[in-house]
Amino acid sequence: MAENPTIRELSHEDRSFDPPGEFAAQANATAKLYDQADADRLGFWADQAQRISWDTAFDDVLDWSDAPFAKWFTGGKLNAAYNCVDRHVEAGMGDRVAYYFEGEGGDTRTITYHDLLREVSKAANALIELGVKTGDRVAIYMPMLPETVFAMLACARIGAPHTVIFGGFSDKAIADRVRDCGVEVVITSDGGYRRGKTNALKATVDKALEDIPEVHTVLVVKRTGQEIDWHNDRDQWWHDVVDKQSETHEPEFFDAEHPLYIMYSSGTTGKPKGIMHTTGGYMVGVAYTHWAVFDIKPETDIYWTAADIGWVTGHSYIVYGPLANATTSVLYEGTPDTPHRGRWWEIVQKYGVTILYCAPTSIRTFMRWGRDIPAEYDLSSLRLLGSVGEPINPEAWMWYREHIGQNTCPIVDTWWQTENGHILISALPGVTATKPGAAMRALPGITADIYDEAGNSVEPGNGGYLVITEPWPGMLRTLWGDEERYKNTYWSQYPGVYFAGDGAKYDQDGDIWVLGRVDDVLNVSGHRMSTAEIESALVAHAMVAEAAVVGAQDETTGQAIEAFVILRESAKEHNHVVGMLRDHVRAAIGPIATPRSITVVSDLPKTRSGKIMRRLLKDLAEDREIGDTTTLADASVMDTIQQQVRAAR
Ligand code: 6R9
Repeated sequence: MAENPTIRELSHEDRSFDPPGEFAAQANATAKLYDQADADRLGFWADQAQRISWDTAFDDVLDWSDAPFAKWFTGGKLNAAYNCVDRHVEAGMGDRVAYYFEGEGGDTRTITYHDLLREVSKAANALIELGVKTGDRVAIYMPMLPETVFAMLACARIGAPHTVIFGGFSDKAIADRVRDCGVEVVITSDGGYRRGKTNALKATVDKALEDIPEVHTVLVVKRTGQEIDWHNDRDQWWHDVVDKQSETHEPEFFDAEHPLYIMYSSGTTGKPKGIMHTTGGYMVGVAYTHWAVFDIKPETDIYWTAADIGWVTGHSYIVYGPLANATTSVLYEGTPDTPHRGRWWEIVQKYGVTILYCAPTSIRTFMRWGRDIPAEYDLSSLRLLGSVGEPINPEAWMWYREHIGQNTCPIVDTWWQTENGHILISALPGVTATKPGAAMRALPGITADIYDEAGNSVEPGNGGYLVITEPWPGMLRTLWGDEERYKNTYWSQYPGVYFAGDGAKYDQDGDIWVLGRVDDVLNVSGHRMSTAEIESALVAHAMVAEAAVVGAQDETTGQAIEAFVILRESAKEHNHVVGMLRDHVRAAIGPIATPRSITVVSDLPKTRSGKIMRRLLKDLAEDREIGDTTTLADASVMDTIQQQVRAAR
């Protein structure tokens, strides 16, 4: 590590927006929440736990005696599916819509809480008939369909942890996860719709399971009706098995620490980590944060998390959080440009969406397509916007505010990880001022800090490593089958403190700016800089829609900055772009941040959640063979970029 261990602050962002008075006047969360949590943190969480229905009340809020293995709400018993569905029907809300499903091709379904109770009960009965027992793991590899939610909740209902595998992953990714998790039942569909074409989900599952005879049942939802191979001794149609089941199922209540799901997270290197979440703390965490951060008013809001259920964001903010709060959500199957680039805004207008939550990658894509597209739609129903998944560049934040949020909607930039289970750092929309690009501060009940190498808090204006200093309810409990790796990955850098693996800085007001993964930090001539800030400087240029920056080995400076940019549509014919952008970065940040090369590309390598996989670009910049691409959302993209890089040099 260089003599200068903190990350240099590069950006100078001084825009700040106070919460609009009208919003603040009606907000769920008030400043009092911070005081309550500061005065008695565990008492605060005991209060939040009342958002959930417990069959048996818990004895203690937290048992941290076996740290870092936490137990929250010990002795409590509950059922996650009961909390998401039955209790709302029992309270007379059965006719409320749980999901407006919008298929890519325009087919729609409206699922009320009543419908959800019936479908989840039938699916639970079906799983029992197929031999699934409490504690057995079930893999779900599906498009974004109502059945995906039914399947997850059916698993939760019978205490069988699910592991949802993103529908874009390869057969190898499925096989790794199925093996690691010891799965015997897989739920999939014949296919799904993506950009107007069908993708072959069942065929991918067939390939993945070629050498895994332990999987005795593959349950197949019919979505597209496409041709598929059929294994008589293993495959069963969802409609054959589920439709005939009884519409009632008596839920069993499980211990608060009963596993709810395992979600695999690729990490930058090595075998994917099976991040395990349990029931009680997770449900409390998602219900509370969904209420506080999204200001949810379940009687009137139409809530839309435009993310995939195969990402933790979908688990917590399409399924468990919104349903725990009896919310009406939109569930959209497809891509933002099918059949046209206004599809999201058409959906907002059609359903009167009031709260939209999505990733910076989407916002930057919309920026690239141009402001005229959203301008064609009535977006006046929107009252709150959220961002998740990556640092959001200030220019993308401003564009989101102006062209989607009509200059009035507060924007919550929410920082959290698969490991965290729910949002940990975010503005509270009626309380906290917001700044373009800043996640702001830890939520009430959460204790975040930024440490230097030695484990001391850094001063305002400085950068370091983001940590969470005390356990929180939705935290992962372990890595599936690998307690050592759990301890080493998260709890060994600073004893007793959770190491997030992200770089962050405090600004002069003490607000938190997340700078991205520490593996992505650059070191040029001993100066440590974040890729996020250089990328933001590039995106701030009127011609740039997206940018990715990596540090490539350099004989004189240690590392040199290489940048990859996607231009906005309006900038496509411009000559001399590269020179202009280099000058622009030099002027915006300083000579130290000047890229050695800038390559114009048509796409960037991204994960299912839109995160740029910089290590692949680094392989390219350092002229190595391209590493593992199994978790790319689109596997072909690296070939295209390679060609564009060759052509440019
Ligand atoms: C929810 C999710 C976690 C990593 C995390 C960080 C990045 C997520 C962010 C953000 C800056 C935000 N990240 N939200 N960085 N600002 N608002 O994304 O989970 O897929 O596990 O990724 O994503 O680097 O460490 P996951």
